[in-house]
Amino acid sequence: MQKSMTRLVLFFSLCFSAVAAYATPGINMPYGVTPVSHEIYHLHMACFYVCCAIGVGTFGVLIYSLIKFRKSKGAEAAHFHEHLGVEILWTVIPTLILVVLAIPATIILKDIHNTEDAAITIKVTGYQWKWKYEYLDQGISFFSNLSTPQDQINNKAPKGEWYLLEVDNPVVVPVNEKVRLLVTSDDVMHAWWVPELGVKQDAIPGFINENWFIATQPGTYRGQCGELCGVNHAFMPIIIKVVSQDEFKTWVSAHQNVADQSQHTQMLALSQANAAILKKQNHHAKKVELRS
Ligand SMILES: [Cu+2]
Repeated sequence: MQKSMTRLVLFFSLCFSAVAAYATPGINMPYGVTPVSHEIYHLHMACFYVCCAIGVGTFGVLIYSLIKFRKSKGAEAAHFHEHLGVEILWTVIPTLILVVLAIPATIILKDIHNTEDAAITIKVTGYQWKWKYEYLDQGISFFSNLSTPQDQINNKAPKGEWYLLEVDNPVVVPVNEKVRLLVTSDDVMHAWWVPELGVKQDAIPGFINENWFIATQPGTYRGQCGELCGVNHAFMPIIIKVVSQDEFKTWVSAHQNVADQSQHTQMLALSQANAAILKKQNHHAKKVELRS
C-alpha cells in the first residue's frame, strides 16, 4: 500500500513539474507589455490551473481505482444505475466552474472594447497581402509590406533572424499612450494580431472593428495576420515600434513633411496636366476659328 502511495505522489509531482514547464517563457503565451495583455495572461493561467486541477483530480481517482480495485486482487464490479446525487454533482460542479471563469473573462472583454479617451487613432486596413495604416489625426498614411528578401523565401539565401517578421514601414506609436485601432479590410477577412500588445482583431470588409492598446515599454513588437486570407497569408507581418514621446513627435513631423511634399508634387503635376489640356483645347479652338 505504501509503495503504491509513493508511486502516486511521484506521478502527481511529475504532473506539477509539467505545469511549471508550461508556465515558463517561450512555451507559454507572452506576458506582453499592455494592461490588457497582462489581464489576458492572468486569465489564461487561471484557466490553465483549473484545467490542471480537474485533470489531476479525474485521472488521480481513475488511476487509484484501477490499481486499488483490480481483478487480480479479487475486486468485483458494483452494479448500480442512475445515481441521482452523482448526476447532480457532475452537472453542478462544471457549471459552477464555468460561471466562476466567465466572470473575469467578461470583465476583460469589457476592457478590450473600451476605446474611450484614446490619444491616437490609427485606421488599419488589411489587403491581400499587406497592411495600410492611416493616422487619422496626424494625416499620415502608408502601406506596410513584407521586406524579407525573395532569395530567403526561395531558399537561395540563409534565413535572417526575423524571417517573414520584417516590414518596410513599421507602425510607430508613443509609449504609455492609448492607441485606438479601427480595423477593416479591403478584400477578404484578415486579422491584425500582435500577441505582446494583447490585440487580435478581425479585419472584415464593410465593417470597422475597434480595439486599443497602451504599450508600457519601448521596443519592437511583431505580429502577423491571424486569419487565413489566401495564398500569401504568411507574408503580411506587422511591426509596431514603441518609442518615447519626443521620438514620436519627430517621426510624425518627418512623415508629415513627406506627405506634404508628395501632395505638393501631386498638385504640381495636376496643374501642369490641366495647363496642357487647356493649351490643347485653345489650339483646337483656334484651328476651328481659322477654318470657319
Ligand atoms: Cu491576411
